Amino acid sequence: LKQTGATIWFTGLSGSGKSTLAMALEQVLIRHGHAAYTLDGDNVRLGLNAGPKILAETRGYGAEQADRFGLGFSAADREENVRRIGEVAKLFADAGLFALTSFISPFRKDRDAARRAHEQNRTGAIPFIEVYVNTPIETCERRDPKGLYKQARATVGAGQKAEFTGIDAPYEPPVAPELTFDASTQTTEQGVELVLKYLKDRGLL
Ligand code: GGZ
Repeated sequence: LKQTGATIWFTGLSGSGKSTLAMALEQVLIRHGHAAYTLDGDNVRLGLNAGPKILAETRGYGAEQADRFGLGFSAADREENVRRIGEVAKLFADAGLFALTSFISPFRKDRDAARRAHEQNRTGAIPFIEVYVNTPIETCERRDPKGLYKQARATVGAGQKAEFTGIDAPYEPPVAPELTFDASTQTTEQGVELVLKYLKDRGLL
């Protein structure tokens, strides 16, 4: 590999376009001969950070074990989700890849901890690039590809807790992200260009 690794950390609401952007960027990086891999809910929340139900169904875990190791969407479970993702991304980047992560990662302190882990990496600092996918919730909710906002509204409307980010669970925007992208006013191609330019300017490409 001729490249040095880096983590590109996408954060934003459900339906904001994080994964679309990360996947498009991954494709372009690979096409140009750079090793890149995207971590997202589809490969992490079904495996390393599987929920209790998945662990029970696919690993035969008993209820108590499944609850102990499985990760859901409570604040504590999101914290642990993000901690593990930060560590895995750091390993990928340390191996020389571009690690792209696409998770809501709603808490500032947890994203900052992932950044610190990269900066304080034992064998030398690893670049950590935070991309705030700042698409307005109105757009995310209008798109609602999986019907999750609708479901959350209905749950909250019925007087129950949904713990859904942006509805009845918090999202803390980054204070000083390296980059900001808004899928309601920018195309995926523009987002890809934005990140590529940043990587070039920093000498990472
Ligand atoms: C937010 C939820 C929830 C709740 C399930 N709140 O649009 P999606 O479907 O594909 O992305 C969302 C994904 C969020 O998982 P993350 O691992 O990114 O979250 S976090 O970083 O906060 O740990 C959404 C779906 O899972 N989903 N329940 N309650 N999003």
